[in-house]
Amino acid sequence: MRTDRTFTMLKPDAVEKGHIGAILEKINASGFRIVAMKLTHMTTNDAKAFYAVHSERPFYGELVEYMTRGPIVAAILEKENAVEDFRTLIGATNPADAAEGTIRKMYAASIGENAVHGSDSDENAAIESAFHFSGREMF
Ligand code: IDP
Ligand code: MG
Repeated sequence: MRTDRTFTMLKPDAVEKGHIGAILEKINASGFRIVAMKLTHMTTNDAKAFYAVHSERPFYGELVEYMTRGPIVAAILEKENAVEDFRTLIGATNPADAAEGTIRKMYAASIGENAVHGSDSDENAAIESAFHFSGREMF
């Protein structure tokens, strides 16, 4: 079932560089409604669990270090076809491959420090949303 919701994180590099406002502006202008949002700081255990699917990849340790080095903005976004449209808006994982005008093209520094997360399926959007938010924090 399609839920029309996706989950995003503005990652530590985007927060450190002061890009929260610009990225949220772009998300709003692209037709997404904010269902839930908070500034939060993932613990090492949080990041390991969130990215458990990548635990065998060579960059896993680096990814956990990066995602825990400072606060992030976690949010749930709603729009028709949210998962796919948000992946289009953020662009390819590696900003060098990301299309012009995408968030990663504009704000990401590298394949590792790529400014923003977007869920890759409706199923993962629901799992990732529940990881960060209780039902009482969704509006
Ligand atoms: P995605 O975020 O575009 O879905 P994934 O392949 O799911 O990309 O990887 C999750 C995250 O892990 C990426 O957003 C990026 O921060 C990091 N990552 C992915 N590939 C590499 C790599 O080759 N080197 C370092 N970090 C990586
Ligand atoms: Mg992914």
